Amino acid sequence: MCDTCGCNLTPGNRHLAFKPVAKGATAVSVLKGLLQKNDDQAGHNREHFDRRGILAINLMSSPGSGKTALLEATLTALKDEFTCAVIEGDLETENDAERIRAKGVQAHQIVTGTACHLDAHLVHDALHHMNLDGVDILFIENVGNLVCPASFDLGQHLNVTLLSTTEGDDKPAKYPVMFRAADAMLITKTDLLAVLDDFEPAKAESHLRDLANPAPVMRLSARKDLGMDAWLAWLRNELAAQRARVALGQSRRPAIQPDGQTYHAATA
Ligand SMILES: Nc1nc2c(ncn2[C@@H]2O[C@H](COP(=O)(O)OP(=O)(O)OP(=O)(O)O)[C@@H](O)[C@H]2O)c(=O)[nH]1
Ligand SMILES: [Zn+2]
Ligand SMILES: [Zn+2]
Ligand SMILES: [Zn+2]
Repeated sequence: MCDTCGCNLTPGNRHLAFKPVAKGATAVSVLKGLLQKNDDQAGHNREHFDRRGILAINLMSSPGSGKTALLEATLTALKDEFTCAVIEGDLETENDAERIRAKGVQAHQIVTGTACHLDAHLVHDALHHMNLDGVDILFIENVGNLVCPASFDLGQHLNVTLLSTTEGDDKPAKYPVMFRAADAMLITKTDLLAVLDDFEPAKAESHLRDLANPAPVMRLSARKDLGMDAWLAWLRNELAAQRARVALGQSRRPAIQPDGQTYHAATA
């Protein structure tokens, strides 16, 4: 268990870890218990969403790949069409939530302290601080980190992974856990391609395909309003799919990658 970086313990689940545990419990069994509790909580969160017909999307990427900038541009583009809400996750500061609120959209900031990912308990606490009535799409911006956010179910329906052109096109090969989890991959900051002579979007996509992930790949620049139409069309389509599932009493769980947890255990 990753005690040193605080990876598996967050302010949301700490109380569960320090409850008296059964005689004979080991670090591994306590960790398994925590992960099971996370999955149970995530299922409950999904019920909150499905009951209201909300589509919940988890945005993941390295720090600074443009998650908040993408949200700002998306919320502006959709403001007359859908009601959106945002949960922001960062180790410190309220900065990202303030950027979203400046767009006139409800945002709740989760400050994780030392934890390098969101978990289902943190998201549940946030949900109970929000008004979900009438919300069509809830975006959850995970902590900037290309490893462990892929391994914790939050109750979302879909994972969107961003890869910015400044990071190198080999990232899907180097961080397979994250890119296997993606239901869509967005290549962001394409306005910089002209000055970055070694990022090839086709190579980034081919590394994703090497992971046997058939997810759509979209290229866009939130800053310069390039390629946003395909992303917005994908969102509309996924919201319609969510509404169809809800009408049939069905739900969708994204491709959570438990091996990200193993990575942390092995390297701790
Ligand atoms: N050139 C360019 N810069 C961008 C684009 N999108 C974001 N940026 C810049 O990239 C930097 C980081 O953007 P953010 O949106 O804060 O990134 P983030 O992924 O939310 O960052 P964290 O929340 O810290 O992980 C900022 O300086 C943005 O202005 C883009 O499309 N083009
Ligand atoms: Zn960690
Ligand atoms: Zn951000
Ligand atoms: Zn609840």
